[in-house]
Amino acid sequence: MSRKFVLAAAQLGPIAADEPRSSAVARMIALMREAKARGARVVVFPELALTTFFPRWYTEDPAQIDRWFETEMPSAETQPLFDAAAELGIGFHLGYAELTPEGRHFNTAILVDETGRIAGKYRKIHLPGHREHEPWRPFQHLEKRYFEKGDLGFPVFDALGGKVGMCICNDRRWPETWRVLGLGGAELVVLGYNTPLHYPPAPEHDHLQYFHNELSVQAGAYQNGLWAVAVAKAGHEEGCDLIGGTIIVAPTGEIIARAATVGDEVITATVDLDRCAEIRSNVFNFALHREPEDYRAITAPRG
Ligand code: CDV
Repeated sequence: MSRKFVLAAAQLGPIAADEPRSSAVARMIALMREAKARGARVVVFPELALTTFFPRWYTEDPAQIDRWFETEMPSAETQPLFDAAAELGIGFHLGYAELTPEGRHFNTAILVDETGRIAGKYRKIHLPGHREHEPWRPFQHLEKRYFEKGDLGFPVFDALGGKVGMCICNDRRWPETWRVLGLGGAELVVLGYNTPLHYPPAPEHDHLQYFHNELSVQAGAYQNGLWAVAVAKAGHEEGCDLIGGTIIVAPTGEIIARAATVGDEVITATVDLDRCAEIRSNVFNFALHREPEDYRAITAPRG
């Protein structure tokens, strides 16, 4: 199987609170068709792509929260996405809120291959934000309240003719995420994000939100010699501005495709997984140059 293919990132514009799943799915199918027309083998959708970014609202009512979660995948509402992918012969990555049969809540992403099979699943580990209502904020960020920390580690899957790793949004800011995926052999990391333009705890950094996105993804790609695609849910959503800035990054750390809008938009790039060796056989040859006995502090207690 060829290790060179066209990769598509499908940025989504805002999703209103009252927009039904069927509408979000229809938007994604339109983007998927565009990606396929541009020759893509896989299309990457953002974090929590089926609904508005609901952690911005506080509630103590479990029913109010559970309505944002998927209890099965595919479901009747998401099956058309799987059907379109199988019809087109294209893989996809989808972020969604997962409610398990045991009643556990996760911020989850799946990777679906060209045959419609779920080839990989990841549950977000670095949950940002807070647990309790903080009235001083213009909007909440309650991921720590509504989700459990992921329990699947940072997995790497056989897909797309190579090794594919997954992480979600805030995970991309942590070098540990990338290094664990790199050590797992990832040649491509796929991720989605919902990043508000305004960060209430440190508003003096608001003008750096796009820069910090690119800095994190470019560093993760370069320092581990892998391809990376980071896909936004963007635009003015329920009174909150989310950054765009969807990017595809080469193992050299270079951005080779970038979205130009904060709406629904497909970007594509040709990805050659064999190019990981340019970095992994040289400056970041792990077997030759890593010194793990001096890195123990990284896995010592948090803080
Ligand atoms: N969805 C996220 O994880 N958002 C965070 C914000 C809160 C900083 C992010 O890292 O983009």
